[in-house]
Amino acid sequence: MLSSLGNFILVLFGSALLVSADTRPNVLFIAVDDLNDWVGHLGGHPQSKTPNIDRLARAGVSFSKAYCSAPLCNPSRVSLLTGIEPSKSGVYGNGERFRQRLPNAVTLMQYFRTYGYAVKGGGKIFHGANRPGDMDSWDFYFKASRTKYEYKRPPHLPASAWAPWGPLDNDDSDMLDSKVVNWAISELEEAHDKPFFLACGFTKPHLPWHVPRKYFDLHPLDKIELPKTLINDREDLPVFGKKLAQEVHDVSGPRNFAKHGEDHDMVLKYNQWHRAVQSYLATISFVDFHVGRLLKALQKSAHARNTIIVLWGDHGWHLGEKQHWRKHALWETTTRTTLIISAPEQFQKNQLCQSPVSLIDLYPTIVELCSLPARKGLDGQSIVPLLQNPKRKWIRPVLTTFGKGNHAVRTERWRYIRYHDGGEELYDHYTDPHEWTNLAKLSHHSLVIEHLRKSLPK
Ligand SMILES: [Ca+2]
Ligand SMILES: [Ca+2]
Repeated sequence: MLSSLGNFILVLFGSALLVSADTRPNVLFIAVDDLNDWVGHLGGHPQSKTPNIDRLARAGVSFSKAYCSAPLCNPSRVSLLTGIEPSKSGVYGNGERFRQRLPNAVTLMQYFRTYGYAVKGGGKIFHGANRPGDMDSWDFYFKASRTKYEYKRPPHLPASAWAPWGPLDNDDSDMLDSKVVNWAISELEEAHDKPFFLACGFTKPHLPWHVPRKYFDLHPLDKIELPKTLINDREDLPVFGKKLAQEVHDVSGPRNFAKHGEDHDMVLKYNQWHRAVQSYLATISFVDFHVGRLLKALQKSAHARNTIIVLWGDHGWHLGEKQHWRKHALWETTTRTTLIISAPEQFQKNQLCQSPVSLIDLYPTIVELCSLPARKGLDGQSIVPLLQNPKRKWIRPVLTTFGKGNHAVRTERWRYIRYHDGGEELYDHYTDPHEWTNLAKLSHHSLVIEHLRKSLPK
């Protein structure tokens, strides 16, 4: 590989022994499932406790406006890992097998393999916990053994009530994520003769929110604060927006809508709102603890100074905002997630970048950070300039797609949503950070909408 030869340094020991060393940086790629912005330094929830993720943010650049390409697992991850937008790939839901839609796509991991990296992964990277997802993407994939645990549902909650959360009396060592982190740590403790791309995918805080009790104890139930909501928030939504919020529509087809009917009514009926918020916070704290183990192991290892760390969530999550739960929608709460990039020897530390960026930008970014040749045909754009200067001007609207013909465009100020049936929403984040007031019908915003519409796929 001629293009990577420039990264090799010849090291002379004594007069006789010639050793070639590949000094390209390693990548520690940490995926977190269903993590919105409820991490300490982003302030998505005032009671989130994530000291380790916050420490990582202090060692690099954290993006306060990072958005997914699609608000659920499979299409978000396929888009991030192939660099192809959902509207081009046709991968919109959790039902599509991405190799059927994109047989010739070269995934981020495949690209690194091509250029001589040792690429290993474990946990949830593609859709599917504990499954490789795509054999061409890995030199090695670690599959953890599963431990059965039993959660005893409180007797006052009937089986029909939607309440997949509560503390476990198991130890951390029983949890799948903990086992995957153990494996990733063992990889970090090894010497490697090639640069590595090590992917460690957490399956939490995806439902069910069952983690050991000590993480619940960090978030006492009687102190839990609920997210800020507006009672009649849905009233100004167009028909399809209301459908998304209510989750009572057709679940057939590839869009993978939730089946549970009115989540929010169920949560209220069984007095579960505080418990659910506590459980999500606890599950995030569990993830944070194990992210901390991973980061400490890296810090202690021989690779500490030459490893780029990328931590990302795959989309946001509602806990009652717009009386909506879970993901599967196009609002700020559903589409925003956590994204931190730490390349401490190269770039800025302890910076919050407030420009909107997309997870689809990660592919070209990581390629550039490791000095691999730029890859043509990717829909994202490298955000390395923002790592160099997080305050620089960056005007690139971010697109999120949910099902065919439903899109959101996010700029620094606006969120514009257009559904397949022509329904529209417009929110002004300068005055309305919770997206409570849909401005789309107001005629004096028609020029803004016209401008934002240009960013929709044709
Ligand atoms: Ca997910
Ligand atoms: Ca509203």
